[in-house]
Amino acid sequence: MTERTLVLVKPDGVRRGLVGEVLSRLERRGFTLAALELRQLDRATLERHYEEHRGKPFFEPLVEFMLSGPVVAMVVEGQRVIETFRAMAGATDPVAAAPGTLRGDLGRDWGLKVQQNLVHGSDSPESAQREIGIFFPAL
Ligand code: RTP
Ligand code: MG
Repeated sequence: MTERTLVLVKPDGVRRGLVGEVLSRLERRGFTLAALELRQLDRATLERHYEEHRGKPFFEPLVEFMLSGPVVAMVVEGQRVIETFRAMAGATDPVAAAPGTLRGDLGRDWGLKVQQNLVHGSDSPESAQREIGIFFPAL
């Protein structure tokens, strides 16, 4: 079944020049883009996007990190793309992420903060719909 998911290349991925690597892996897998934009996020958008994490100890550092530079936001389309992109991203903590995944291949283990894990991908059809509505309301 064709689905859409929201993918973000986080500020660390943009700073490190890894946008092309993320796009390349998605395209080689056969997924297509429905939207793509380089964007400096604001606090209100991030508080909506991460509302399930509000109140957790990592919430404020996460928001600060996501404000530290532009992200590349995209809507990616394809068969089972929601679950497949999560698998391509790997475990949340880059140190634990399997080799072959974005975080496992490109995450770093020095000066590590778990929020600096390169990418975000929606975790369910409901999340995808909600997050696409936040980032690309016209879609
Ligand atoms: P994402 O939402 O970014 O695709 O990643 P995820 O589902 O694997 O992780 P999630 O649990 O949704 O957490 C969202 C982001 O918060 C940061 N985080 N920091 N213990 C911590 O310090 C901690 N836990 C999570 C990460 O940036 C994670 O991607
Ligand atoms: Mg998540």
